[in-house]
Amino acid sequence: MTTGSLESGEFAALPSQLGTSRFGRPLHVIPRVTSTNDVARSLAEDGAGEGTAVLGLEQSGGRGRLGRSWASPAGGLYLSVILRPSLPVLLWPVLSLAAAVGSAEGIEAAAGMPVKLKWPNDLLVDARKVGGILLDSGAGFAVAGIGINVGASPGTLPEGAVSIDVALAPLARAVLQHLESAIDAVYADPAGTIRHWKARSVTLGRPVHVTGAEVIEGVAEDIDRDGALVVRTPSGVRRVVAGDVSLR
Ligand code: BT5
Repeated sequence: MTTGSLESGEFAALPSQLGTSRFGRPLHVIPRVTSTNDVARSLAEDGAGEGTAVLGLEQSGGRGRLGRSWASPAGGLYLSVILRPSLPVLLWPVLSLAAAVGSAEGIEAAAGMPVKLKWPNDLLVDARKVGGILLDSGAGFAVAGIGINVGASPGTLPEGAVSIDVALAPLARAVLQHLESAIDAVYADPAGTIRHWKARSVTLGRPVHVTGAEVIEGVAEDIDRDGALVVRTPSGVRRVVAGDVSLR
């Protein structure tokens, strides 16, 4: 990996301004990277502690969930943070919801616009996708990967995406700060994270079409304590652990 110089450009002062106790300590800034989640995973496998973060300025192989790709033009925020969760593995999906809450708060603090959430991991501004969360896991660790579209030129993002205009270093700082608080909060009280996630949800109470292991049509009713989506269908209540949701 090529580690960028922290002395250079707008990131020079970032480590000293973080205001976090663990997140972004250390912070590896990499100008061009395949996927920040892959770099963070290999650091975690080498024993890096919770909070170790990788910030890419551009990704050539940005990943979404389920083998999908994440458009990662230069200028966006591509951030991965190693977690060493003190939670039962059954609750690890809630980490992804906590990362979404922390990222939404970070965007709001840095850019000043309201951010909503769509299950499981979409960050929305004006009903369009401004970012997403990818939670990878390994033995004793998880990697929370956050992509946020910033200053993207027309045509560099897929249809339905939106980009915000905000300075990258303050955004990175705000996201790391709010992420640390959100992760500390989920370790202490996972149910509280689900309440915070639900308060930002555009999914609940809406008719949905869910594609996952199977296709489900119904009304999104709740998020259960494990982070699964609860959908009421004509044939009963179904619980979705992984999948994609279209709002109807
Ligand atoms: C996600 O996946 O939303 C998770 C994205 C996580 C990206 C971060 S960047 C830092 C870290 N390193 C990585 O390699 N990844 C993480 P998913 O829900 O599967 O959404 C992917 C789908 O969103 C794609 O199939 C496209 O339809 C759409 N998409 C791709 N790039 C996008 C973008 N930049 N903005 C909005 N939508 C996008």
